[in-house]
Amino acid sequence: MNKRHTAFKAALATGLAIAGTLIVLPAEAQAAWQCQDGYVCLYENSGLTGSAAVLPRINPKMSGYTGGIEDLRGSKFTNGKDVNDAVSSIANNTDQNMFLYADGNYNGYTQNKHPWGPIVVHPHQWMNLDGDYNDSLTSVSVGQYLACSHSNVSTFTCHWVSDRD
Ligand SMILES: [Ca+2]
Repeated sequence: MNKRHTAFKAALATGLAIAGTLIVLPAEAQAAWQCQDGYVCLYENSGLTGSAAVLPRINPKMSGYTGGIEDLRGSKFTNGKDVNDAVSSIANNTDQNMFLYADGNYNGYTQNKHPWGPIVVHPHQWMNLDGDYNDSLTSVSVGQYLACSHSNVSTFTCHWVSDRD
């Protein structure tokens, strides 16, 4: 009789454990943030996965929009990790071109590393940042890019060029 009672309790405990596991699973298998229409989203991992960052300064629909972020240090993904040197994929769901730079103050991809200009994410497209580009993004502009006679903005003349599709 006692033995039977114990077996029942064990079965009940197992059932609860399974129920507990089922509750935890959806959080672990959480779908990646889907970047909304009209927004720019930066992702921690490739393929628009991992934690996302939707930063006001580079999102035309948000009140804090300025057209660029000269230094991503201090910006965070929703999981609290730093955005700087950690972005692996980007969705650009705006109508404007988006320009990527490896260094702060819109330096890096402009002249020395890539003479053809900054890396562009075209409107309503997304891209993985592979190879040298992975985990190296430090500044971003949307709808405009900084054209310089040299990549070092402190010693050479630079000016913003509007670039809106
Ligand atoms: Ca990353």
